[in-house]
Amino acid sequence: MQHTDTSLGAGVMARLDALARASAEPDALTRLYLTPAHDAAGRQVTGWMEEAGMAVRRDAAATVIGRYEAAFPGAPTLLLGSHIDTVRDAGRYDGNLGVVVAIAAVGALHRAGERLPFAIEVLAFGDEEGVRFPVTLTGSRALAGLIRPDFLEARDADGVSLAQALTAFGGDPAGLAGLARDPAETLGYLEVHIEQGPVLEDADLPVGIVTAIAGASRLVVTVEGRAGHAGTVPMRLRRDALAAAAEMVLAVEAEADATPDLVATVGQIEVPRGAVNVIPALTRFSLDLRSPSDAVRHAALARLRATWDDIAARRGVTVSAQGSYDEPAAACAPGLMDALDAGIVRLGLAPLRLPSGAGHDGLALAGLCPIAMLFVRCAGGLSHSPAESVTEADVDVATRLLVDVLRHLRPESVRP
Ligand code: HGY
Ligand code: MN
Ligand code: MN
Repeated sequence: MQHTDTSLGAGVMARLDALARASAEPDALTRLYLTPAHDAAGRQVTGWMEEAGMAVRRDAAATVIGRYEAAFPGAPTLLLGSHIDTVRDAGRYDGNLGVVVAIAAVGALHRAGERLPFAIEVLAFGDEEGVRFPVTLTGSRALAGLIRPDFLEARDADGVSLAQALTAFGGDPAGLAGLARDPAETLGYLEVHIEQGPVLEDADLPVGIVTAIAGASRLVVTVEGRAGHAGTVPMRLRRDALAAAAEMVLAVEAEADATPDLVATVGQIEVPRGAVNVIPALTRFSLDLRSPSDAVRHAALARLRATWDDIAARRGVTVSAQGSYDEPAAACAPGLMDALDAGIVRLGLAPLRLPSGAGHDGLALAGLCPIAMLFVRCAGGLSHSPAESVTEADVDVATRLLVDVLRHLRPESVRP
């Protein structure tokens, strides 16, 4: 699909519509890590990367990597891209937009025969959402050398381990450790992503510069009580695991309401083998805790654990919490933020800076190299929903801005 530089936005939007068809469901977008939908999307972006003049490969973590060589050998590499996995019943722009915009930007350089003082690699990560396995950021963690061996034992809802799924997909669990990049050769990581919040829409701006990515903790909380007959056990003698969990969930909400700069979400709760006429003996719920401040997040988690223990003691149940993810907040690099700022000013726009409450692959890559993100306005700030939407005009601004920033970027301004 060829497009002229005047219709970069139109080409990106058409490709995102095509990419959205790579899904596990016929009338919803669900694309989990290491599934046939992920494979189909990887093949689609591979073709577009090749059209844009890149040499393409898929690494041991199943990240699709398109490389566009520098003007001279030995130059550092700037990483672009985002993720192509999605949540369930997702919108088509979260993650995918950043990959397709990056490919379009390199395509514009390629069509103009331009080479830069750095190489570019466009990365299509497959595990940013962390929906299939309790661990996440597998592709970006691998590049940052942050993969722990126990990650590979993480199991999905069907009991399939990450190692088994990776092998079946054609990846290489034993090869993850070898993916770690050399910081000295990595100029930085620049990701274009929808804002997933209302700030740019409120400011009536098409794009904004991210200052930092909030840190996040994810846990599974298990509450164990005592099963009983719903008709015969008096209320005062019950050890109801679900009622206890419900009180614990409300304590999560109360903690976040009372704590500035903290958000907390219980997105899943389950009563395994539950029945309408049985007092629940076991309940599990998830917790997603976020803050731009790691100290705030960790203090809140400590208070929640103490509150849960009090609830459990009073109700005669037990509670345990298993952490599956704990990513510190990541600050964006001044040199890259300034480059985005200058590009936005060259476009005649106001360069607004804002934090990211959502997590991104930059959380993992911040340990490897300077990171930065360009946010694109999305309608109503909606995301993780099929109602997610962006305008072609804003996508065109973001793509043209990325090309302009790449053309003006000097390596010494990023890594002085
Ligand atoms: O959960 C997040 O913040 C990201 O969308 N994975
Ligand atoms: Mn995302
Ligand atoms: Mn997401």
